[in-house]
Amino acid sequence: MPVNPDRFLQDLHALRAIGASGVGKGVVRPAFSEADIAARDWLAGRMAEAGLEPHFDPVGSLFGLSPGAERSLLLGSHSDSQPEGGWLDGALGVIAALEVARAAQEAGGPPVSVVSFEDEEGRFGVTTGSAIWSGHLPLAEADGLTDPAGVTFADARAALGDRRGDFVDPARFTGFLEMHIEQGPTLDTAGEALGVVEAIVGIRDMTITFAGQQNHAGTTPMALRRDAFQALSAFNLALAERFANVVTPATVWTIGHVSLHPNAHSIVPGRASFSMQWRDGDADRLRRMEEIIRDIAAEICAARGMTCEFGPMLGLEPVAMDEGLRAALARAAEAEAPGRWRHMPSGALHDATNAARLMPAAMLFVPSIGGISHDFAEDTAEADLVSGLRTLARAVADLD
Ligand code: HGY
Ligand code: MN
Ligand code: MN
Repeated sequence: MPVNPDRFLQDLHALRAIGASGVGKGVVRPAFSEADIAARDWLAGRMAEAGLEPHFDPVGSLFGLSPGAERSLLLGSHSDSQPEGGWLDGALGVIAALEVARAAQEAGGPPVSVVSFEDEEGRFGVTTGSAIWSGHLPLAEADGLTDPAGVTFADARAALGDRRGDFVDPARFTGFLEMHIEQGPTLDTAGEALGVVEAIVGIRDMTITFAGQQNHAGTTPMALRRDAFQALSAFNLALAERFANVVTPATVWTIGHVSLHPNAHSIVPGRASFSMQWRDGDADRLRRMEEIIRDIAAEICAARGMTCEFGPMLGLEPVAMDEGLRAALARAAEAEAPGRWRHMPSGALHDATNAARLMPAAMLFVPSIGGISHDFAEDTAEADLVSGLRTLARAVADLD
């Protein structure tokens, strides 16, 4: 099934230009932004030109459906980005899927459908669009989610207007394959070209708010303060200590978003709201970490005469990739880059986690230069992009 690398690369760069950040190759295409919707409209046009039936679901996930009644293999990823996104995160998997679908049609089969899920990057939730599609997150619950500026998912998705159709029946598909950049250092450091994903970690994510006493920064003695930032600082230090005999070197946790109120030089902050996110391959370890997080937060606030509030917790369980699809990817990787590929876990979350709830799912990684991602500097060597594409096409032909 011969793919067309030039056509593939042209489409990758055309998509990059929609919402280009002006910094390196970076993009700014948060879910439902003008750039995100423009990118989806462009993609719908390319899908139609490829002989696929473009179809938006109620939350903006865009499918390019293989024509005819035959069930098809679904390939894809997401085209929305982080607030400061790389040009390949998600986009690579969507454009590779489009190119393989075109090549499959030109070769007379097998039937391949394409998808770009919405809000994988979690402006509102965690892999929101595919979590809703897979039944993990009820639409009514999702509609009440808000972004950091307080915009609701319901209001944001209204920007799609009458593009929105029904949810696509998962029974149309025989399985799901997602190509993605590794977003970590493993392949780049090893000088390898391809990763066949064994499993995707689980994740927990919530917002915690510490409330104390806003006060004058000059006249309030340190011993009398109920300073929300100092409480957050103590919380963060205690986390590292209390996690020590629970976590492994593969466990990660992040406080990535902090808002202090009123965020002024001369005012003791009375309130600190912060994101608390943790990931691991073991569901029981995620649970034990949650207990420690809630305990420490409560202890610190009680000791300082402050209050602590936990927002709704979102999460996904760790999931193993499908053995049969993984074996096809492994055969394709060995054919494409003999001895320069490996089986490996995914520390990043992906739509494949949700697709795996509905059908066999598997993932293929290509290297990230310097292991950098979720940053405008994210990049991958062109040769690695093309070898990933060829490997994906080999696996699709193998599965036919
Ligand atoms: O955070 C993640 O793992 C994904 O890139 N949204
Ligand atoms: Mn991604
Ligand atoms: Mn991402």
